[in-house]
Amino acid sequence: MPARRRPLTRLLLGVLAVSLVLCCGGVAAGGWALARAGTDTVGQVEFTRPLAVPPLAGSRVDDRGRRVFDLLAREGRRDFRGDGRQTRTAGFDGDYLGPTLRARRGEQVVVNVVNRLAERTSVHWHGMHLPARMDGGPHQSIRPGATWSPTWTVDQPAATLWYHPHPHGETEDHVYRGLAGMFIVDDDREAALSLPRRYGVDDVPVIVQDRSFSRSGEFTKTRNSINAIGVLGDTLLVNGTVGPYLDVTTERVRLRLLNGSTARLYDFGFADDRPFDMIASDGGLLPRPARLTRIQLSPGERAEIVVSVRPGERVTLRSTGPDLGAGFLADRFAGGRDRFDVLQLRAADRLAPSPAVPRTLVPLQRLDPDTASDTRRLEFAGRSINGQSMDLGRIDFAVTRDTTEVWEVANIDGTPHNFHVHDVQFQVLSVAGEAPPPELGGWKDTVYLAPHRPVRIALRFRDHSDPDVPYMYHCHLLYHEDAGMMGQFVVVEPGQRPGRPPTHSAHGGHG
Ligand SMILES: [Cu+2]
Repeated sequence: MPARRRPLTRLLLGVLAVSLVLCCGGVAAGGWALARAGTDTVGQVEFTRPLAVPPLAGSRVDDRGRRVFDLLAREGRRDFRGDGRQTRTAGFDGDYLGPTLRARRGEQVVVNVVNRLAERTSVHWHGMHLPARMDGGPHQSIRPGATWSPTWTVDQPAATLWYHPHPHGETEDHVYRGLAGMFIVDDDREAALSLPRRYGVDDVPVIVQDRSFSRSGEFTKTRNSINAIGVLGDTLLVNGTVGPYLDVTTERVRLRLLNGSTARLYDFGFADDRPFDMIASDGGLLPRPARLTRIQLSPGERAEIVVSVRPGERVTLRSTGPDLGAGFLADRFAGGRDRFDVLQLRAADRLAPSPAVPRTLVPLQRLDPDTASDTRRLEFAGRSINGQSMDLGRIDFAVTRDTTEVWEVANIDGTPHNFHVHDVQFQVLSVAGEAPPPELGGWKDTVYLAPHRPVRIALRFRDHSDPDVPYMYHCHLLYHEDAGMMGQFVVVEPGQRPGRPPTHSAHGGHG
C-alpha cells in the first residue's frame, strides 16, 4: 500500500511546489508593480507650447465707486494636445479656466457671475475674507441662466487667491471640467517691495492640474479601487497648456504656483535642485523669504516663489513624489511616487536685471493662542469630520465675532486629507507637536493633513457676523468634500445664538 501511495504523494507535492512557485511569483510581480512609480513623465515631456497666461479680467468703476467684473460660466471645447481630438470642457469667459481678477485692498468689488451652464453652480472666492452670503459656497448656488452679483470690500493683505465652483456634491466635476481662475489682491506694502510684478512677464500664474484623456479625447475620471483620494491624472495642464514653456526675459521670475488639481499633491522644485525664494503662502507674503529647494502643495494651496535664471539656459520646474506620510502602499496609490515635468523656463540670451529679493517682506503679527476663547478638535476620517457627514441644514458650531480660537485638526485615518476653512486666514501653531516649517510660517487657508500628524492652528474672527448663513470648512480633496467631508460654522455677535441656514431650494440667485 505505501508503495502505491508514493506516486500520489509525489503528485501532491509537485502540485504544491508548482502552486508555491506561482504564488510567490505572483506576489513578487505584484510587489514589483506596487513598488514602481505610478506615473512618471520626467524626461518625457516635449515642451512645445508657450505657456498660456490667463488674461487679466477687464473691470469698470460704477457710479458708486465699486470695481465691477463680469464672469460668465459656460461650456466649451478644446484640443489640448494638438492632435485634433476635442475635449468637452467648461470655463469662465472662455473654454477652459478663467481670467485673473485683480483688485486692491480697500476697494469694493462687484462680480456679476452669469451661469450659462446646463446645471446649477456657484463661485467661491477661495482665501477671501468676506461676508458669508458673498462667499459662493453651496448656499449661494446659481441656477442655469441666472446671475449672482456678490459685492464686498477687499480687506486683507496682498495675496494669490483663486475662485472655483463649490456646488453641493458637484465641486469635483465642475473644477475638473475647467472652472477655476486666479484672484490677485494687491496692497501698498507689497507694492513698496522690490519684487517682480509685471504680470505675464516676470510675475506669472502657474495653475497646475492633472487630467486623463480617453481615446476620443474626453477628460476621464477613472479611479482605481485602491486609490482612496480621488482622480489622479497622467497628464499635466499648466494654465490649461500641455507641455508648456515660458520665455523668461529677466534675471528673476516670480511664479504664483496654485495647486488647482482635484486630488493630487505636488512637490515642486527645479530639475537641477537650484534653490528659490518662497515669498508668499496662501494668505500673502511671508515675514521673510524662505530659501527652499522644494515646496509641497496639496489641492487648493498656493506659493509664490522667485527663482533666478542664467542667460540662455533652460530649466525645468518638476514635481517629485510628495511625502504624503501615509505609509508605503497608501502613498503609492495616492500619487506619492509620481513624478512630473511641469514647465520649462527658457531664459533669453540677454536678461533684463531684476532687483535682489528683499531680506524681509512684511511684519507678521502672531495670533496668541493663550488668548483663545475656545479650542476645538476636528477629526477627519473616512468621508466625515467628527463622525458627521455634511448637512446643509446643520450648523456644526458658532464662533463669536472678535475672538481668537485654536483648532486642532487631525487626520485619524490612513488616507491623505487636507483642511480648508472659509472666511479667515489662519496661522499654523504646530504640526504633530513641532514648530511649523518656514513654508507654513505665514497666513494659510489650506493645509495638508498627514495621517496621525495633528495640525494646531489659530484663527481670528474679527467681523462679518451672520447667525444664519454659514461658512464651510472641509477637506479640499474634492472627491472627499463632495462625499460629505465638510462642516459649517457661523460667526455670531457676543451672546447671540446660531440661527438656521436658509433652505437650499430657496436659493439660486436672481436673473
Ligand atoms: Cu480628504
